Amino acid sequence: MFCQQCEETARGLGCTAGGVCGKDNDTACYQDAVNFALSGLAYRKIHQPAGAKVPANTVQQDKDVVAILFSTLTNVNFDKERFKTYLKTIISYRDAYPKISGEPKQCSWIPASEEDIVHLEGGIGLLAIEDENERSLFSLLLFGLKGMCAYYSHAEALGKTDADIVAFIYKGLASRFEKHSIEERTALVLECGKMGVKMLALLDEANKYYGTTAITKVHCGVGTKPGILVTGHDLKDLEMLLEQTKGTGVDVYTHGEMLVAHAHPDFAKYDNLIGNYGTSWANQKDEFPKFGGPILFTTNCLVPPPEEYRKKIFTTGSVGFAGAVHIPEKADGSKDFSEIIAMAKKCKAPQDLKLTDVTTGAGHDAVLAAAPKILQLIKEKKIRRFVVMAGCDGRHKERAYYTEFAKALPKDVIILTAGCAKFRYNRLDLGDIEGIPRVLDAGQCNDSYSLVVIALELAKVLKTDVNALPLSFNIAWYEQKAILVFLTLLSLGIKDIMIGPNLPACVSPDVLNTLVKLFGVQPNSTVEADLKKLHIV
Ligand code: FSO
Ligand code: SF4
Repeated sequence: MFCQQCEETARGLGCTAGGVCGKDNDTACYQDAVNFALSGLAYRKIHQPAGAKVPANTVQQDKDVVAILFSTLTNVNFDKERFKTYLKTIISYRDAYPKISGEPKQCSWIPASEEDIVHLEGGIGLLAIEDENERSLFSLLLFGLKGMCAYYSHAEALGKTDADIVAFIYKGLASRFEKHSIEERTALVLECGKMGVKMLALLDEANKYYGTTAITKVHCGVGTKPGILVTGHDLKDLEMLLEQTKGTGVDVYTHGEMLVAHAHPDFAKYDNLIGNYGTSWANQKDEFPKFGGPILFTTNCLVPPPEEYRKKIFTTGSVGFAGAVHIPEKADGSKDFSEIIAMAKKCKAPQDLKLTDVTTGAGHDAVLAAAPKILQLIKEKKIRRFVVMAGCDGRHKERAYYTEFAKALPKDVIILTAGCAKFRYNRLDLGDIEGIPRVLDAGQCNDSYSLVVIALELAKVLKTDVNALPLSFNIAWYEQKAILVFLTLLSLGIKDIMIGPNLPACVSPDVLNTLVKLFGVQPNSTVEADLKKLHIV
């Protein structure tokens, strides 16, 4: 195997003998095989000559392509058997298109044997792309596309779709087998960021399904009844579970990125939605055994569970783990959660982790409602700067940097955040500036668009360019949704973004040079030096 798609990749280079995330060789290779076949399908679909006899209706195909690519994102699916099925599905979709005369031979790839797949024979891994810069650029594109598919799945679940985004996913995948100059491949990566803007805007629109969020303090204690813990990002799953647990004596708790649900008016009406339990995904092995009841994974981040609570893991959507009960979607879009509810009834109530309450829900509507006050505070020099610290958390000790960075910020600086990175500082006592909390948490990484809207609106009102705002970016990344958000910020023309704790391993020295030259992208270093580099002190 060779995988370098996340920030925790082995030695900062690539996982080759089992993933740091727990993904084993065979599953990693099957994921590569699936990605390879997806590129074949995309090539066939895009390059058909006019008048070719192609499948007339591709609604299900498009849905599957998005869900399957999403399932190869870090910490989503560890179940090799699911990837075997996906591979067959993709090949059958591909072969429903006529072969194109002169097409690259990769487009008709059929695995000779399982052995071939698990040894990455036939050039199916990314290392088969020999040119370092070409591999770097296609990897960045592929990772951005994975992030896009994750976000698209969420928007789709809430009824929002967009043909341009789907078309770009195919275009990007097909480019693997096309001949392109380095300049063209760079342009494709930047186009992915441009499409990222569209994607995040679509998801923002989709999330209105549950009403706009309000800045809300979320209870982080526990009740006396047994509970189900819901983690991941899929609010629709949470809603369905809440409907099905009504009156059953089973409570529901959110975990990690699901925190923002408490700030949506539509979720406040459920009295068995007790609060948020635990911290970020990275601490689940310590926190989940204390929960007592079953845990529903709606999306990433799943850490392979130890025996202690393995039987209590349920997955749904793109998530998978061999041995865990998977709750499928029915044809009408509903899901039957009776099995997890039945298990919960037999469990003890959660153990209190004694965590203080946290505040979330500072999406663009909530923040812009407070805009006159914020602008006044800027004018009075009581708010001097904003720093976007959105992104992901991770397991490595070096992420303590983000706690220290938040602590070191002068008291007239406000943090804008989204994603699970916030768990590194959302329980610090950073206070407020005349009622405006110093940590404004928009919600999930899926809500990063809110931060963009806030920045663009501020720039508009202050009649300036976004890069001239008193605003710095110190982004923490871990997985591929963060890659898409990063590309999206670049496409919006945002300069001098600081990224850490390590740069993506797939970025070659030449590609890094381009990113530095065009956008001033910079790696993080020490708190002291970075506060200066970001013009905060
Ligand atoms: Fe965190 Fe995991 Fe939302 Fe990521 S839960 S790390 S960007 O997968 O999804 O922020
Ligand atoms: Fe390694 Fe990350 Fe890939 Fe897992 S997802 S195998 S940790 S690079």
